[in-house]
Amino acid sequence: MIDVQEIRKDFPILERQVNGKQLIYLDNAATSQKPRCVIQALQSYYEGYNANIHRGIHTLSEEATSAYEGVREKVREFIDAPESRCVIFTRNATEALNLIAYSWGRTNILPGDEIVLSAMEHHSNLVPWQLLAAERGAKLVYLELTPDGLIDLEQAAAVIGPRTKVVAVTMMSNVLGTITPVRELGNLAHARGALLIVDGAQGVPHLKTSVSELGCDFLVFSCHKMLGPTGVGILWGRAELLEAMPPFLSGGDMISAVWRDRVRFNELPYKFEAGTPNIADVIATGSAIDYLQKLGMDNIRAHEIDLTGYALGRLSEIPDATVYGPGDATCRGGVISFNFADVHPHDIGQILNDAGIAIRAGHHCCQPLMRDLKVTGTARASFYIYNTKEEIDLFLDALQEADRVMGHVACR
Ligand code: C6P
Repeated sequence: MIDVQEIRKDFPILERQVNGKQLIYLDNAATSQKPRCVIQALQSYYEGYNANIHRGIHTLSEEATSAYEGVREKVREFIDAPESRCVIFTRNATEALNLIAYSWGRTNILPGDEIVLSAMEHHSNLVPWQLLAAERGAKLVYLELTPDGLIDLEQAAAVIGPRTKVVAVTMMSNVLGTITPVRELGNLAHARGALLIVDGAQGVPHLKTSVSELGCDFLVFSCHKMLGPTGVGILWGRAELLEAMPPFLSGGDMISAVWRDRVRFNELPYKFEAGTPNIADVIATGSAIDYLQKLGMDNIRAHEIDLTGYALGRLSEIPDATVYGPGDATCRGGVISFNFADVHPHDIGQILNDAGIAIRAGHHCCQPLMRDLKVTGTARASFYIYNTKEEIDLFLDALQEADRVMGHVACR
């Protein structure tokens, strides 16, 4: 197991107060906090070797290039991918998904083809496919959930069919916490000659990830949810797919030669990294990966199962609380969405904020799922490596207080 009290010392922000109370940060599914080593990596780059990469022959540029490319190799190792040239740096998971839909989708999706998504997709893995389907005359088909919030594999086997070209699913729901049976869906997709795209924005920061074990064709994620700075996303794809795809953005760095009337594209990964990239943040992402690797992803997962099981148990003691998603902490990540009978989630968020507790409230960029749940939004608490059971107790005390205050308001 991990030593949470030691970990907490590495996160300066956890020392701050909010509304006169010690901060309790339970909004990790939106973005994680950053350890000192990540903040220091940014400072070291700007103070010590700030330069553009791939272009210069001076020392600073060579140092920056080597640090930047070193992180590509760290990412490759982190997701157990065969080749670092298939790791592409983007701005975030959203941009990586748009890259696939635009570049692979516009080349491969034909009228009448089916694009299969799950009912719990984030808008970032939904809207790009809606736009593509409308443009290409393709159809969106949905994988439905069981009453427990799990993917219904029987229905999946029925809807993934001969017209399916791609199955694009989240690895872990940012609302329900549900962990998707990615491997099984990959088998169904591949049996039909379709591709499997995995949105790892919530999964990769919390679950040990191997692209070969997942059996996916593309994986995307955002590094700001795994201790890294904002502004760095990852696209990993199988080499033969990436080789065959046209560029997404064009300009500097993505070319190997340009004439007045034509261009020859650069090799992977540079074909997909046009313009000056987010050098500092990519370099600091390397420190975030080192930090996670040192703790061990299996230990992180064990800690989160422990916290989630504890929080689910305590929430079940609160009358009128509705908790969404699987009841078993081992089938889900550390994301808990909930509502009280007639209290608006924003009011819950506000009252908790008064107690120094940060959660998220709203539709969580999953409006179709909210409609299925027959709510306009939920409150959501999400955990990471530095959260403790004591924090969960304080969160639940504040929640009961919210319940009491709002109940009294409703009675007046
Ligand atoms: N979900 C949340 O609070 P970006 O914004 O590109 O880094 O990540 C997009 C994204 C894609 N897929 C899933 C499953 C996600 O959860 C997210 C981001 C945040 O739930 C912000 S809406």
